[in-house]
Amino acid sequence: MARKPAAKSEAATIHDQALVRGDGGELHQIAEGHVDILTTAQGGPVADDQNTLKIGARGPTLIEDFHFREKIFHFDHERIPERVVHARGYGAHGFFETYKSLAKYTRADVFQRAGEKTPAFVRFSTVAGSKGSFDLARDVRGFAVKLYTKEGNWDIVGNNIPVFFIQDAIKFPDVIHSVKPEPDREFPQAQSAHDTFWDFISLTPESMHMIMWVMSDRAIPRSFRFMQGFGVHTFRLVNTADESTFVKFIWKPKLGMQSVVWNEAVKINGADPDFHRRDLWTAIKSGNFPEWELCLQLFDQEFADNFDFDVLDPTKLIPEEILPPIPVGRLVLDGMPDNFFAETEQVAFMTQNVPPGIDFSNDPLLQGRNFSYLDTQLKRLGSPNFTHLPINAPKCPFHHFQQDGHMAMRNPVGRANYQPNSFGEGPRESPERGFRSFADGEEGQKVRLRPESFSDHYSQAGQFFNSQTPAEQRHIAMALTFELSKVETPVIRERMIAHLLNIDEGLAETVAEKLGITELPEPADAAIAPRKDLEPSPALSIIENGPNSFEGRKIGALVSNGVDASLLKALQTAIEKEGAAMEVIAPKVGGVQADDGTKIPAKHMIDGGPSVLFDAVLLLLTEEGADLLTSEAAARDFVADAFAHCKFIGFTPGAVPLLAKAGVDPSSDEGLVSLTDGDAVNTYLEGCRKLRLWAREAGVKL
Ligand code: HDD
Repeated sequence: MARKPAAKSEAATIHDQALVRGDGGELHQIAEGHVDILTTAQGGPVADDQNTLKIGARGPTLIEDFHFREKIFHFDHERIPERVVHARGYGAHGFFETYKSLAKYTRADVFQRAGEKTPAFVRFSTVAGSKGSFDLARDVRGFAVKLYTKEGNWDIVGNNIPVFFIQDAIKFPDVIHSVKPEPDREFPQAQSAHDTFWDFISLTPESMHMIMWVMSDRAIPRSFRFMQGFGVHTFRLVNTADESTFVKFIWKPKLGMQSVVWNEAVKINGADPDFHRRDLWTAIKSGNFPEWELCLQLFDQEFADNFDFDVLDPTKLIPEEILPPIPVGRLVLDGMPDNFFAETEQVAFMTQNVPPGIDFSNDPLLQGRNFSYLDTQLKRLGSPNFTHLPINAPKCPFHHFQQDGHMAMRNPVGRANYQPNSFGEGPRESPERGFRSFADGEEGQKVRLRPESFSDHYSQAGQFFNSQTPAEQRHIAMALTFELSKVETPVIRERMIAHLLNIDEGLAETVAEKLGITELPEPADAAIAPRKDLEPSPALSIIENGPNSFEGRKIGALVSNGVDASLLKALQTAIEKEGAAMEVIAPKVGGVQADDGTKIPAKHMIDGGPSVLFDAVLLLLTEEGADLLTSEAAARDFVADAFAHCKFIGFTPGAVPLLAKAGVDPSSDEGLVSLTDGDAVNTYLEGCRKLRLWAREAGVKL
């Protein structure tokens, strides 16, 4: 079972069956030289793990081979059902640090003391794809945070988008069925660009706001590290006097937001399907710990009553310009799991996990979620004892009378496993310290009704579109066109255009034109006429809120033999000073020889390191080197893609023939920086801080 060598040096041989305790307290059977002897799961030493037990070398296998049977049986059971949504995910450990006491608003212990650190586990995910799908799907990203507070686990099970497709949880299976692979053919995988999804969406006007987000660059993030996270629903904070304040939770990345463009996403999926998980792994393993600030939008009943929309409607957000989020703490991810399955796969998030002082609102989506998550964990993890798994167990003391069942790891001792009891055994409830639900006055008839206040489905969709920069608006139009072009049933395409007419006429016309729809349909019937008076909210744009820093980003330097060693060194130093990283790409992975004779090792050969894997590129080539590369399609694509994806390109004079062969005029714009000019390295990095030269995009026509 244990694979690490034993920590202690109590050497012994298998012959005397000596046991030694390892780092984690586990028992190792050790032999001379401290090599663990392979054993069965029952602890029996194994003599031969290469051959099954047979009658003669060429004879049949014997059922008697208990080692073989145990090994294969265990292997056969290695998989558990993948999550029905958010199957593909990647987790990391870290901590949450509270900035200041929020005792005025909440009695939650996690918010009482400035500087308090609470252990955390975060799992990022895509929604639609299966566990083995690619990272750069156009999709919502899950952003699930588990805080192991001193009053039990608090799970904020959010997304990187602040609104949702549906208003009532009873529609969740429908929206998910529609986006998953179609049931008769089991494709397409991890894609919304197909008939059933758009059929459902076009018949569900409440999804229009979320659709604008999903068609925007938010759905193709450059890295988990550059995404915002949202609790989506309105929750409550409740203080010791049992007073409630409404709250929305927002995670803001310290490194700023960044996304890729669709053409790039498609290519990344081929070049590195694990792009996002590799990025998080590399950042954390190299000590660049990503960080987010937790920001709260706090409001009272009066604000809720006067706000344009119902705060219980999960298809609406509260613009930051109307209600500025207040930073209250930071989340730092500083450790990767030791074992993916034990931690990331088995972690069980549940919206109902809240500590005293945090409470729910009546948002009907949240109320439904509070049923679903426990059920899904029982199914997935196979036993109510999933809370015994280290990743799910609270890190505070806990005492209850739940016991037995499959794989019970914590088994109570003593006689009384109930309360009250006469034996003075076991815990008792505490009205003071325990969770008290906020005593909201509820009364009414039993009905299946959607409130009138939920019926404006277009106004915030239009506001989102109007809050984007022209480049981002173009991306939305292109995304809608692409997705709808994959829809084979014309009436669905037209129905979507009818909805878009209620969101933004120009957008509807552009998409219709690109789809070849010559006659615009009538706008869709709207329960409430779309409002055009909502002020744009610049906070909704990624580009408007750029980090103006290149920190945490990555440059790909394509080099050839004879590369200028001092220039490479100067660039490397400047890039590292910026908090960014550089990876070398060469014709061969063995690397190249620089002009001073030094050997420059390469991280990638040209075919394995396309420019889509980088935020900016360098072409550090001699003329000879460039000549050799001009005949390589991968080298031409490297340059052409970097240009088309609006990246900053630094180049040596020798690289000009390659630029030319890739159809790029070296003087076409300021994103092409000749590295011979005076302060060229700084000029190049200054450009890189803008992340992309969007002005180039209109001419590139991707
Ligand atoms: Fe959900 C997983 C986020 C609506 C039912 N959901 C899941 C995960 C995230 C979210 C991030 C992955 C957690 C992990 O990494 O393990 N879900 C959301 C958000 C929603 C939302 C932000 C709307 C605001 N979900 C939602 C509804 C239902 C569910 C309305 C059902 C009524 N979600 C589930 C689930 C999952 C899940 C089936 C699948 C795996 C799991 O729970 O652990 O219970």
